[in-house]
Amino acid sequence: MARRALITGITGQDGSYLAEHLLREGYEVWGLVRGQANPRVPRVRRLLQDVRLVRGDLLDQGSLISAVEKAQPDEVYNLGAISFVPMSWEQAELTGEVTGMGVLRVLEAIRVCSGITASRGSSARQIRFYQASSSEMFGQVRETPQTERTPFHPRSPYGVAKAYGHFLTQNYRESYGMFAVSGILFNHESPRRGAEFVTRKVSLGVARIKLGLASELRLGNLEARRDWGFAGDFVRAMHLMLSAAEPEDYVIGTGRTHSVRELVEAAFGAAGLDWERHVVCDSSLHRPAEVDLLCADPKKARTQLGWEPTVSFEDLVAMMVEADLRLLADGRDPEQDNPSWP
Ligand code: NAP
Ligand code: F7E
Repeated sequence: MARRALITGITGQDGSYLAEHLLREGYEVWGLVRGQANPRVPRVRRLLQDVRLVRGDLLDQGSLISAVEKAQPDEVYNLGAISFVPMSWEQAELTGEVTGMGVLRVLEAIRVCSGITASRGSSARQIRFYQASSSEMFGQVRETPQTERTPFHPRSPYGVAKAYGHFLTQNYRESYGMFAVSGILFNHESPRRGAEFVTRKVSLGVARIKLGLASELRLGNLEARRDWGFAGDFVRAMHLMLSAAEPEDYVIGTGRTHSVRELVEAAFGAAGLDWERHVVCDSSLHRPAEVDLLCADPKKARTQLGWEPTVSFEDLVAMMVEADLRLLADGRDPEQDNPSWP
């Protein structure tokens, strides 16, 4: 019988790549969707036709229990979150509820549906759980590169909420013997990335300028450094973690770091443009507290899971610029359509 997976955050970037990966691996895939008229749901229905959808919200414990009862998953991937760091200052309480407490609610849904209690430990049928932890937990980094043992110092309400979810996942593993793991993922991008994140903002900006639809691109801090990889590579790591013999946490990143300035140079260069003629630095886009430098040490994932990234920074940037040039040249809506989807 096919293994069954339930994914929260199915309408997001990672949800789409993970669903495609698991379908290719022969899974029956269920996706949790929220809201009465969520505008992203028709896109998921159209583009991920083999995924079964179940209604639920990370804010609503009962809905998560119902979703687990309906999907009867072997594996649950909790990718749902308020994931845009600046929004976490504007809506700090909501971020805590969705990105932090949402993890508790998913773990509780699994625990209750599996009949696990503190005294009885785990049930015969174990549901494996993946939590989407983040390099934002490292924040003001204590060492470089960052490993599974690097202490956390989050710099935003988002990072704090992720740290809560991370420790809670560890705690459910230790308290109840659950197969519950966190992937500490560094930034990963693709042509499906939300337009608010800097890589996609830049690739869309370059495409608009190249096609004469705009003349400038306003950006914030160009000196911040990130370890950027390709989302398609990173979802493979999630699946490998839940397929491992033992439940353990892993850092997932490329091990290379670049500044936003280098990203901008590469993206404008890929379209044959001079970035200095178009980029405007806008201090209103700076964050109340910045994460200056992130760089992963993915050695544990390489040696224990056999995971390797396959797309370089340069190829990733070129892939995103080319995809956005095609998208805009075809007159398509960046929020609704995506040429790289099936
Ligand atoms: P994304 O594109 O922003 O997707 C976020 C997803 O969360 C969307 O499907 C959204 O659904 C869902 N969501 C938001 N509020 C919800 C709620 N109340 N109940 C249920 N679902 C809700 O994020 P992503 O880039 O795919 O990232 C996936 C996960 O990995 C996130 O947890 C993110 O924090 C984490 N992460 C991402 C990165 C990265 O670089 N991409 C790195 C480390 C960790 P709606 O359509 O309903 O809004
Ligand atoms: O910013 C700088 C900004 O918003 C990257 C999320 O997926 O990865 C992501 O979080 C850097 C920051 O991603 C603009 O100040 C400059 O230093 O693309 P971002 P993020 O904050 O790193 C982590 C791992 C996650 O877990 C999160 O969910 O770029 N930057 N100018 C800008 N950033 C944005 N968004 N827009 C600008 O105009």
